[in-house]
Amino acid sequence: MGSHYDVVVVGAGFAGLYAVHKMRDELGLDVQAFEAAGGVGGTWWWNRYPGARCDFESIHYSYSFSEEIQREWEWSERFAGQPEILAYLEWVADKLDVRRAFRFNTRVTSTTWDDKAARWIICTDDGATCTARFVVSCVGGLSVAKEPEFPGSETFRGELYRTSSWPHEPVDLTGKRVAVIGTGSTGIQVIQEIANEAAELTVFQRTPNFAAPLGNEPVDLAQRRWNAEHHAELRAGSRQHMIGVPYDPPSGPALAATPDERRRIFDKYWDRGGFRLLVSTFSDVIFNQQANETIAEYIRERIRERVKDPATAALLCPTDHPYASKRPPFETGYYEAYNLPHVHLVDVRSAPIEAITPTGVRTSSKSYEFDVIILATGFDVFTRPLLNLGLRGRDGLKLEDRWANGPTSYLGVQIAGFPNLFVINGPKSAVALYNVPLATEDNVNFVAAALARAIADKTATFEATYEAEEAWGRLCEGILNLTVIPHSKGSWYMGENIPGKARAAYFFAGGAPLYRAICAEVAHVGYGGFALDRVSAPIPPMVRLDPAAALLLGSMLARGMKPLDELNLDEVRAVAESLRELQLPGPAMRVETVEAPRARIYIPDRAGPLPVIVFYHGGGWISGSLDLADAPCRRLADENGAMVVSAHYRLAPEHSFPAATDDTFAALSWVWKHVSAYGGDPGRIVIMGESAGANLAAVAAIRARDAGIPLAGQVLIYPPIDPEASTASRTEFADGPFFTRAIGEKMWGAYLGGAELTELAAPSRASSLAGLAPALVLTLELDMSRDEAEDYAGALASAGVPVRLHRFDGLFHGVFNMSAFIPRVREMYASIGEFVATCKEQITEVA
Ligand code: N01
Repeated sequence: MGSHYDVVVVGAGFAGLYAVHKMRDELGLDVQAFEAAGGVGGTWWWNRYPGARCDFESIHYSYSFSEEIQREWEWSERFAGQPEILAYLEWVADKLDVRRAFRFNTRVTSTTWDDKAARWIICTDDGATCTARFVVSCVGGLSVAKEPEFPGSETFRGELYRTSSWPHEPVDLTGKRVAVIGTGSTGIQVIQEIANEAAELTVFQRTPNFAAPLGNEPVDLAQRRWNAEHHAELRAGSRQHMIGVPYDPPSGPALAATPDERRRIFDKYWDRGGFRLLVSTFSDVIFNQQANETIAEYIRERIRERVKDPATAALLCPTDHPYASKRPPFETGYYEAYNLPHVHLVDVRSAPIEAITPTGVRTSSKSYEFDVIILATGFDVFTRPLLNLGLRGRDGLKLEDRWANGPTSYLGVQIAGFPNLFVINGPKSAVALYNVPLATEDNVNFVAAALARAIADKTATFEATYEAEEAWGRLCEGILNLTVIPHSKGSWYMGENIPGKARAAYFFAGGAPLYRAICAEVAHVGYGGFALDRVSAPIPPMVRLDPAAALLLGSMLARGMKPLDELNLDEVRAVAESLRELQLPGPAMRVETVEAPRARIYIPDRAGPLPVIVFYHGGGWISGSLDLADAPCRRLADENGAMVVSAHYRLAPEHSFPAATDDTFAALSWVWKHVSAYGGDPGRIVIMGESAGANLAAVAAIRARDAGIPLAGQVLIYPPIDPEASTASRTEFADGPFFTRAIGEKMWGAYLGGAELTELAAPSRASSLAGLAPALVLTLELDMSRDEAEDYAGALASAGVPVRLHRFDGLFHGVFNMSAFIPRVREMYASIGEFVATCKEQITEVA
């Protein structure tokens, strides 16, 4: 066996160069790297086709890890062309002195795990073999061209080029009849670039694309200097943004805007380039088909304005997929190219290409003659580059077998069954919707930290567990299904551009801030979801999130949400009130206001006397209001045909214990005595609360029993029960998601104000729970107060109280107020509805 290394890195693109630097120079590891190309640059080494350039601004589409690199390199254009990007990567490679770690022109042909030695055996096409403790794949996602589906390319007598392996010498197209097959990002860049050079240019288009202007321009000296001085703040903004570029946040939902407002916003971002048209216009275009259609039609209008021949314009207007369900391309004069008399568009959807012939292209309806054919038909994304490494994991497991039904991975970084193999920007990583260099740095940093840990702890094997992979897969798929992306046809996003390839979620669409937060949590909890020397650490909470809850959390992170426990009182109160924006609006109905005790009475238009729900809002006893409870109370009233009394109580710390419990009990007593005057039935009162309000409801239920006030039921929506409870959920969800143990403790502290803990604050401490009203206890899987609430439900049941316990998986504390963004909150309302209906029946029977 040849040489032995700590780490083998494969690939010399953005990822490979940084990975070698990180592992070799920062971790001090013995690194050997391989690259099939003749030099560094990865995709930018291969894709030398005319017009190749990036479509994220170069100041963002570049490394951020080095002050020096950012200060010294100046981009000449907003969106640099391939030669400049390649020059940049070559310059970086020299600066970091990483070239000497690489063997160029060397392709890895097999990568086999040796379980006994706990090492990888790597064979290369030069016949050499080496071993490594870790393999870090930096082979890229879009690096293996799709095989053409039409036969005959070898028979073509003219010149045939693939954009992804374009010759290094200039290709002269002047005076030639040229065909371009494919109108994705690549095809569009080629077509607009060569339209004026070729004598005749024929574009074979199967699916038109929603291309928007790139907005490229030279960067003047003053701007370059400004960029050099401000890169730190530019990068900070980037890291917090959903796609890793500091673009403006969107202006709310398109569907809430008037057509004129929509037009104004679309116009504003139409030709400013990058992904602004997608991310800076409206928040719902990627999630809602109807909203998406507003932007899709806007783009079609712009295409029709620019292309003179209406039939050609119609062919260029996409109608079969939502905007951005396929990766949106950018253009400069692309549509105008079709106004040139020698540029022709051929629709190969209606008449597919059957073959490449010795003289040109034959479709099902016609033959065409060409001197040059350019294939811009895309890539076998994410999976093929890894499959080409000939990977065999534990017990000879072949990667193609493991991935027979589509790719699996944990965080996009590891594949269960393949220990010590780390993948940068692998399938199900965030890279597809995340500025590549930053996505790359995140992944490399994560992997480097994992390696450092493994080395420090002398861990022989570091691998994702199958369970973690499944959980991650569910999250990726769930998030993707909330977007319009699965409504595309034939997109590489879903693996559908390759005949026979599994349709699956190929990437994580939750955005960069969420991805980063999840990776940070995974590392923080000791690599949760990974097995170190076969001992697995539990899957961390954020990986188990409900997809909609995860997306919401991601957008909060993108807006710079600080941990709740770092906020002061006013800020906590502001956050609580801001939750109203996350609630579905409540239906209109009659609302009466009562001053003493302060309450709102929601009265649905039904025949009375109505059953009554007394509702106490949440907010940790220190925040929340009748306004916060307004929409939920309307919905509860409407769905249950019940009168809902939303009762005010005094907040801590201004009014600490027992103010809130006294107020809530006083409100209940008042309801019992006076609700009939409003059309409510005092014999059918269900007491209900959310979070701290649920604690108050539970205590009020005990006080009601003791005072002889009959209750039909109590609904406790994720109640905190006892500040001193020592439960597993308190530990497991101490850092959230969203609600943390530290903020919980602060809230309890403010509420109690130093008072002794009695049953009036912690209902589980009541001397007896017997004789209490039937209870529904709703708990959330990812909530630190989950176990104390469930223990309380158990204690109620033991005391003979009829109890229903309903735990919702994937959700975190507070979601009851997030119904507009977390569809599954409706399951909580449904559960409440079923319970309240039973309470009504029971009481009716008694009555
Ligand atoms: O590949 P694509 P791409 N008959 O898959 C057509 C990145 N990138 O290389 O849509 C006829 O998007 C196919 O038609 P259809 C970027 O992420 C970035 O253009 O399948 N046509 C489609 O038109 C991008 O998304 C930049 O019906 C056939 C085209 O070929 C990704 O790379 C620049 C066909 C393939 O489009 C891939 O883009 C370039 C057939 N049998 C690329 N098979 C930047 O600006 C395929 N097609 C940074």
